[in-house]
Amino acid sequence: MKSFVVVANRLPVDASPGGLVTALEPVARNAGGAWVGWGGTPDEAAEPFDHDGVHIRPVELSAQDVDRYYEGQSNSTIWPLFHDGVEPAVHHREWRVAYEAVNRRFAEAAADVAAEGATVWVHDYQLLLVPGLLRAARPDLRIGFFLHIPFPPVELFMQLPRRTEFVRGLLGADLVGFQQPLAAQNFLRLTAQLLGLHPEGEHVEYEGRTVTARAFPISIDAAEIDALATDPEVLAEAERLRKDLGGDRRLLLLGVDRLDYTKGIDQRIEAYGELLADGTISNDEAVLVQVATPSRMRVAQYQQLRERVEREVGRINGEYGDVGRVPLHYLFQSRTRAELVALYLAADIMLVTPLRDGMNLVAKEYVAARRDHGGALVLSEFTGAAAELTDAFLVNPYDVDDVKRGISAAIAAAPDDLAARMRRMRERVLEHDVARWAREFLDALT
Ligand code: ADQ
Repeated sequence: MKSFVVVANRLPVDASPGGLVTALEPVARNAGGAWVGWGGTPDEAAEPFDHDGVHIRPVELSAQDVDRYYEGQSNSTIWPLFHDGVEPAVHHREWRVAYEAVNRRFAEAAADVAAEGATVWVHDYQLLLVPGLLRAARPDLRIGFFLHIPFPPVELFMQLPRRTEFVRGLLGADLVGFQQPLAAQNFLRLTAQLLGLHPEGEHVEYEGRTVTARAFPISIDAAEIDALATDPEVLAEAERLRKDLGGDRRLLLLGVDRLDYTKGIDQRIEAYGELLADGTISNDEAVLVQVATPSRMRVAQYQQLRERVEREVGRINGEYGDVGRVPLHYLFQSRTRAELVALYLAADIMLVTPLRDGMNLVAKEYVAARRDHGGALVLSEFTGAAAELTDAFLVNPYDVDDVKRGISAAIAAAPDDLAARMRRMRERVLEHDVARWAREFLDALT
């Protein structure tokens, strides 16, 4: 039995590049707690074990659960709806049934490992019903919930079938955390609209308890990135990358994302293509490296995105490239953290242009890596990170002209202006790191 339990869709055991594991692993390790999650392989029976000082409690998912609960309700219904509906959400009854059954399984596993009065921290959109289910089984627990993705405007949330059950699910928690204050307000408004509750400030009374909804903007392990940025091998790799890509004569632009339709990858590539077309930049002067991690490749919308992006990459290189020198390098690959930091250090301009993003850790990683105060960040205003990184070149990713303007402004900026911007952003990220985020959430919860 553990007095601190993390409940998340995935276990922190393999090198999955998602933001959640990256952010939370150090927290669970330091607390010597338990982690309830899925191992990542369907139909795999797994016994509990200890890993890196964390007690691991696997939850089993059948291939059908993965289809319906994970790829279906989580990633084809909730994910697109909560990201402004940038792709249409798909709704199926059998997905909802599977989602509830799997959420029940997670809640039972958590109830099983949690000691009397333990603190349980439930994560993200795959497990919206868990706080309510856990509260019913174990009223003695302190339950926190954190949503890593955006929480949609009330009008959009209202489209979700069985919407009231999701709100009740979250109200099982004592503290519901969001990336942004507006998200917390959206949630509180829904408790009034759907359940007739009376939220006051950031609190709402529900079934004799006080539930608090508040923003806790997540961050990164900034010290880890900062340390990698001084590693001689990483520095040598950054040097090598620059040389291979054309040395200092060529401006290096960089994109690093999961291949996801929320990340604005095609809009970014379109803007870059137009800059080449109108002669603002040329293949001799600039090169874009886009690293896209394969993600959710069994979901049709992700396959379509991959095809769109790859077609556009081919078109741009075909039109503007030369033998031995192309304007766009596209890597459909995952990279180690050290390799990412080498890329961050080599890049003159980092392009982070999501159509919507809860936070976006890549933007913060880039800033943390630039201890030399070099480089520039072009950042979508629709990321959570934009609220903190106000010294970035903020752009509206839906407006190709605005993305082009942002890139051009970053190219034209004076070096001392860029250095001053980077210094301020870096101070912010180093001070507000993931350890502080977790501490603030857990202090508010307990
Ligand atoms: P994600 O949507 O996965 O996270 P993000 O916040 O950018 O997006 O985190 C991605 C993580 O994966 C970063 O740590 C990044 O370094 C890593 N990564 C990306 N591409 C990679 C590659 N090619 N190879 C290796 N690693 C790669 C979700 C939400 C976000 C929120 C986080 C944390 O969608 O809005 O910021 O959770 O709450």
